[in-house]
Amino acid sequence: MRLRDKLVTVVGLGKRTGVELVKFLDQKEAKIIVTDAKTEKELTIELSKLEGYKFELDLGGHTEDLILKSDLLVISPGVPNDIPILERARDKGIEVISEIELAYRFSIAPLVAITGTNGKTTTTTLLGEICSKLESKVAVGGNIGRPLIKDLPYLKKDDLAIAEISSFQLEEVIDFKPDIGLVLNVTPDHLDRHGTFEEYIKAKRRLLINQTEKDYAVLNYDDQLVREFADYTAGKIVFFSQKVELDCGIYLKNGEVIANLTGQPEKIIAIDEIRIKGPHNLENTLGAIAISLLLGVKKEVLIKTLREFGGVDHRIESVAVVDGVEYINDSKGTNPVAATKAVETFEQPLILIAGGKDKGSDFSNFAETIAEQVKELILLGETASKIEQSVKRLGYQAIHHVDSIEEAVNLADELAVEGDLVLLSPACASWDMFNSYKERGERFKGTVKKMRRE
Ligand code: UMA
Repeated sequence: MRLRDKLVTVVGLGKRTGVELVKFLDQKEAKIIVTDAKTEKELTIELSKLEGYKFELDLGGHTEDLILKSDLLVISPGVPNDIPILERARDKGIEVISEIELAYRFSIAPLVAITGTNGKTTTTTLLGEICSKLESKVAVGGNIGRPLIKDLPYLKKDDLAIAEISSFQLEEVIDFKPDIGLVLNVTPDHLDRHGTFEEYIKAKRRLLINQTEKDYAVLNYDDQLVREFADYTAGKIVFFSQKVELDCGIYLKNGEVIANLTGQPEKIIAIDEIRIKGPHNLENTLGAIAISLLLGVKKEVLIKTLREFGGVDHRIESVAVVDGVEYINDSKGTNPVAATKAVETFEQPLILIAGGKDKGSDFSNFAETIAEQVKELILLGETASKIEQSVKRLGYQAIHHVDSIEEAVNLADELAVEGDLVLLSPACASWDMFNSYKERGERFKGTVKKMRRE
């Protein structure tokens, strides 16, 4: 693909993707337009990162006359693929692609891509740790926070890219395909963006649809929907399961993880030895083990990393114990399934802080878990009343409303007695009150730590 002298519009500057796209396109000597719904003032920080680069700016909306002159539109993940300007561009025959598609078209390195509703970041980070001991250069990126365009085009064919991929990024892929693709699980999420669960599933399937018989699809056998993804790839299938002893794949037997990829079952590690705990983490670990074995990682390296890897920030992360009350940050619990799993991890009396951006989620199953396990529920954000209605329907009454994370922590402190556990697991995205789940988690941790000092 030649970009030299082509007019390319970057749709959505974002904090990271658009910025990195401009740098890449500049290097390829393309003529660049950057368009964003936000104003120059709102994008001051992002624009300051692009000082010295040459591009035309179209801010505070998307100007058709300007953008429709482009040869190519590349979109940031946060831009829905059905906004009018993109529809108009397609009508005019202008190609519209996502950032991961552009990065893929310029790459020669093997690519491992990980998707799923929950566990993507933990699995990507774990696999990155395992593969960091390989001799080749390994780049970890994607939805985890480092756009693929920053690394993928610069890797050599003996290097390796490990990418966390979201449904947003998959909306506008054409040729993109991983040499090894992993799907962990699929439950309803981001319905505000995709419209229906079926559309969300379709986006997830795009991870695998371009694979050939040389590629591998690693699939969670225990998730019926994911199992059916096998019908949408030409790649070789490797299943993993916590429930079924598979003829071929990764499974559990007598408290141990067994791998059988060659017809010779082999013990990898005892479940007790794996440092990250809980069934959801075992799911992540089995997926990472499958990929590691396909990549030829030495068993000793794999076992050592599984014993040492302690998980990722903002995912069931212990923050502090204050007056006998433990505070847990699970800001990355951004949908009801993730938050339900977090609540189910604990046996102590729980004070739960939940609520955030409304993604069109159904909270009824989450409400059942709250009614069974949560002592006091503190709600904030756009979804507060929706969650309240779901739990009230079950007769649950211990509901409190607050307007900020600080207020939530202070109220939790008042309500808690020694032995209780305070869990921030919002079941929602953060974007109604924060820029990211990280910012929300940091605010929670900061407030708790301040309380400890006082
Ligand atoms: N915009 C428009 N027009 C529109 C809509 C949006 O111009 O109609 C603009 C926005 O004003 C914004 C930009 O488009 O400036 C979108 O930016 P972005 O959100 O794509 O920003 P990045 O900082 O580049 O972050 C993105 C991912 N964000 C989203 O998917 C929402 C990051 O995932 C990812 O880490 C990063 O690229 C690098 O690949 C975050 C995320 O929350 C962590 N992902 C979701 C999730 O995990 O649930 C999918």
